[in-house]
Amino acid sequence: LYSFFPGEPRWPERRRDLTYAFEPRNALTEEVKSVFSRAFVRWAEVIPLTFTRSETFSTSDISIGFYSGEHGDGEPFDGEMGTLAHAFSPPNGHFHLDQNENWIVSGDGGDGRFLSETWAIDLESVAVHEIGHVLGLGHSSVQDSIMYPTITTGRRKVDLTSDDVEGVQYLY
Ligand code: TQI
Ligand code: ZN
Ligand code: ZN
Repeated sequence: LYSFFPGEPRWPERRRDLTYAFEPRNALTEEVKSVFSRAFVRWAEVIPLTFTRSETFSTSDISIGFYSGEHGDGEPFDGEMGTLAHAFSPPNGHFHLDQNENWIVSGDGGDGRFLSETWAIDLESVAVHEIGHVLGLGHSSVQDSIMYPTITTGRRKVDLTSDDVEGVQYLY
């Protein structure tokens, strides 16, 4: 079953058209940015919120960036594996990823497995999970759900389950 942060924080009624922007210092490619855009669409399809990309990082509702080690919020990243990413409860909007993970940028299609022998983390899978936190979802006890607190390395898991949908629709 889905869960929420203590007090069930959510984006307020007057802030349902949210903007997101990328850390300019990361100089991300359009290919990488499109992974996040796809992840937002998966949530926007089931709730009355919209997510619009902004080019103004400092004023966007949701800020996305890759960082290494300590990066100013007291929750340092730890290099490969361990913590992959974190996002804070609404209406904080900070969504940070560990720059030192072996991120995989996969497209649509495929059977969800990779040939890579090394540890590799599917970026879109983590993005969908962290956006769940940005929206106010905690972890779920349902194994197949996006908000279940484990991920298999090299695996792609991007489709919302009914548990994720019911949780986010309770909030919005
Ligand atoms: N980061 C944790 C996470 O996002 C941070 C965290 C721990 C957290 N407990 C929390 C965030 C409670 C909100 C509420 O879950 S992580 C996964 C998963 C991580 C883990 O780097 O461990 C994913 C990031 F689910 F696979 F374990 C993304 Cl998808
Ligand atoms: Zn951070
Ligand atoms: Zn999580």
